[in-house]
Amino acid sequence: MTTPQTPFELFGIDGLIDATDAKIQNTIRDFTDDHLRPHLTDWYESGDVPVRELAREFGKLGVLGMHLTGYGCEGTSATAYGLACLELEAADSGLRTLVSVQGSLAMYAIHRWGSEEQKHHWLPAMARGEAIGCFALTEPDFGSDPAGMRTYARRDQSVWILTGTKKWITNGSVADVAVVWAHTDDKIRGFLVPTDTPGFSARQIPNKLSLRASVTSELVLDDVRLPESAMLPEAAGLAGPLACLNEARFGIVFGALGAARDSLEATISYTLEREIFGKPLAGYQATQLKLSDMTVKLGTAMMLALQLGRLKDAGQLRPEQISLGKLNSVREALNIARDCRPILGANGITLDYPVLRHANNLESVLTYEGTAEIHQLTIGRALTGQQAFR
Ligand code: TGC
Ligand code: FAD
Repeated sequence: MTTPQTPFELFGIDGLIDATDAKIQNTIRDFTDDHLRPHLTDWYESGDVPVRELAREFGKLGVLGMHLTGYGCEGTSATAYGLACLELEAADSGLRTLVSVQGSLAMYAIHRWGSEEQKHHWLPAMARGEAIGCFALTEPDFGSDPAGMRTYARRDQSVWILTGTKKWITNGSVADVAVVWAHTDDKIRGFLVPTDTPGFSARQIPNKLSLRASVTSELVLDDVRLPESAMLPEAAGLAGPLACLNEARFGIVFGALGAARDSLEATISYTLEREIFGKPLAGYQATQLKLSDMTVKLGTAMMLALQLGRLKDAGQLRPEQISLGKLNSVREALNIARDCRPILGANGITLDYPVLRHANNLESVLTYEGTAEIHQLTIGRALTGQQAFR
């Protein structure tokens, strides 16, 4: 008998993470153990997650917009942000989504494309979790192809008037401000829409079988009148929202591996405890072959994530490289969670173990922030120089 090692120990992953980033990772991990894990089953089962309270707790923890600088943000490395996403998603993908949408989508949009006045107005309150943001790009008929969006912002002298419908918007019905992307006479533009503006309404989408510990909403903009100052001045064209997606996708490269790590570690523990035909399930060759294959997938995916983190911290990460990571991490994480589930037998279909919850959540993660096919086509375009989206 040798002392068991965890999958990441076997790969020596800790040795690849610098001390400052590791300290942040450990802080988040302790926070998830103490404040999130005790509630995960309830939140998932009820589909009722206390977003506002959680946002304030995440604000105190310093994770909201943590990789941004100034305006109350922590200014950590990109790798530290990735590792925070990993620990949050090891708890539940829905909780990592809350942090991603707030920090990488809504706050990043304001930080990158906003005026000084917009930044000072929104970012400190959003970093504290006192104001919640959402990011409204997708529409009922336009998900993978956002350029086709129908939402339109027309100018009437000094006011903007927005009309349209956005769908699948995380935190849309609990947000204080919606970052809404719309066509105008001059390119796609982003608008900061306070959610108490007349003409704005949001309803939560019910009956989800995935990402249940997250609020997902449909937004209706019915002649929403906004001042000129509501437009993000520096974003013009689809590159505006796509730059924000790069940030959130980077977090998912790490985040999805948290769900996979948690699934695999829970499964290894289970096989050590579960006795079948007179000995632990872990002692059978068939079990060890499965655990080994999953460990190789998880560890190699993590090494790719850390390489992308290094590139991002060096300011060299390109969008097609983020696609490599998002495609690989989510696909492998979903495969791992699905392959773990039968090893737990009947117990694997319950919420007593995290595995099927993670697998169900990862179905959303596979679809949002660019589906697997969108990332394959992005990689294909980088390899061939030919776009095959259309
Ligand atoms: P295309 O012609 O390729 O590009 C239009 C303009 O954008 C530029 N660009 C990018 N800029 C920054 N980052 C990127 N990743 C970029 N990709 C392209 C490009 O250079 C061009 O700029 P310019 O100045 O020449 O105008 O655009 P396309 O219409 O052919 O579409 C390309 C495609 C399919 C890759 C893109 O539309 C896409 O990524 N579709 C997927 C949509 C998506 O991922 N939606 C996510 C919504 S948010 C969400 O899901 C949140 S989930 C919760 C969570 O995050 O946790
Ligand atoms: P579609 O675009 O209709 O795609 C359907 C299928 O067609 C997919 O398999 C796709 O890969 C495939 N496909 C598409 N194009 C091609 C092609 N060229 N070649 C071959 N196959 C193709 N959006 C936001 O804006 N903000 C949010 O906060 C947000 N949160 C979300 C939260 C959840 C839980 C979910 C599930 C979604 C969220 N989304 C959000 C929306 C998400 O980004 C979209 O669902 C995603 O972009 C895919 O769009 P779609 O669902 O319309 O699928």
